[in-house]
Amino acid sequence: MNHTLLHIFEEFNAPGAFKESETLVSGYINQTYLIKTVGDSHPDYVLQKLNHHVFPNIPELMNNKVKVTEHLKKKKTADQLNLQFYKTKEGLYYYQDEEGNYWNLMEFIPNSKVLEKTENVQQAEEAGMAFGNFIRLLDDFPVHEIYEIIPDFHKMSFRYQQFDEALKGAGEERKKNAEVWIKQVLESREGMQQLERLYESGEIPMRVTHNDTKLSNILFDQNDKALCIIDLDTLMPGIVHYDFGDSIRTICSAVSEDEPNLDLVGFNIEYYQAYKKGFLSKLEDKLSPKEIELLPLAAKTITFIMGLRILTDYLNGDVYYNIKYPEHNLHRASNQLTLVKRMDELI
Ligand code: GN1
Ligand code: MG
Repeated sequence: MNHTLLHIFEEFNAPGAFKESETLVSGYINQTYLIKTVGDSHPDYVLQKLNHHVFPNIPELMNNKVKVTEHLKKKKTADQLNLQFYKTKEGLYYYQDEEGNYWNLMEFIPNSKVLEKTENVQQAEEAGMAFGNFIRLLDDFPVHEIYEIIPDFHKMSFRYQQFDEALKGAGEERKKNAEVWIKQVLESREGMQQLERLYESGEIPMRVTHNDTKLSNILFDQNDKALCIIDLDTLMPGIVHYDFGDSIRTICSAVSEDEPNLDLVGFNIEYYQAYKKGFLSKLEDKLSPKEIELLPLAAKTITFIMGLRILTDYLNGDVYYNIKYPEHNLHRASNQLTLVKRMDELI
């Protein structure tokens, strides 16, 4: 692998010589590596292999990432960090290897850390400010200049369609294992489509949204100050509720999304309030009263859609998400759908 990574790194026009590589723990879709360079005079890099089954149009994806990054760079103050993408020797922001895989290269942001789990209310509030600021800075970005990278990504009716098909094709054993979760999903069909209807009727406005605003997509410094928002793969036109909801899903959950012991799944209302406070401190004047009123529903809807998508993948035989063991998707789906119930009790 080292040899391949060296070869791919060298396709990019980035200063510094390859010293060694490390796998970075990251999401369920792409593979990410840290490339260390020789000496101290050049940066280290993050080399990412993009999953082109999930992201079929990599040039469009890179267009979104680079355009938004440039916009943010113009608007950020000097102490705010930004992602920096590198071009290949051919002048493109992505490289396609002999096997057809796509890669992109970014500068590594040193002295930073990722939090897998919220440790205190200050972190929750800081996270809210970070994502609130991100959306604020993109408030004047021409939303039609970015592509819809994964069509209907957060569209509930579409996710239900996929679920319905998966249910028809699923084997008896998987259906039996998932019985209670299938029932919950079937009963929630109406309620969980409210946001979609309001979006489609124009009652909530279209914005540029990040669409994967989990806690681990914020880089923090060692004093827990947010430095930068990362993972711009799913930047798309959307509504503010997608981003608020996905943050609450991860930031206010007592455990990680694949914790199989459902007794441990809990919703931290203090973290919720702190996140919301931070988020609105950056955005209150930009959001309509209707958008603000719908924030609690957003938290439930986005947590639910994750449960629905993961359950669908389980019924389909684990074709979308990377899994670590056979029941991984089932555990993740039941965790997320349980979290929705905990939210229902509190917000
Ligand atoms: C996927 O790969 P990662 O972790 O960045 C997924 C998100 C989910 C997330 C769940 C393109 O993102 O929608 O919220 O897993 N991304 C895609 O952890 O499907
Ligand atoms: Mg992601």
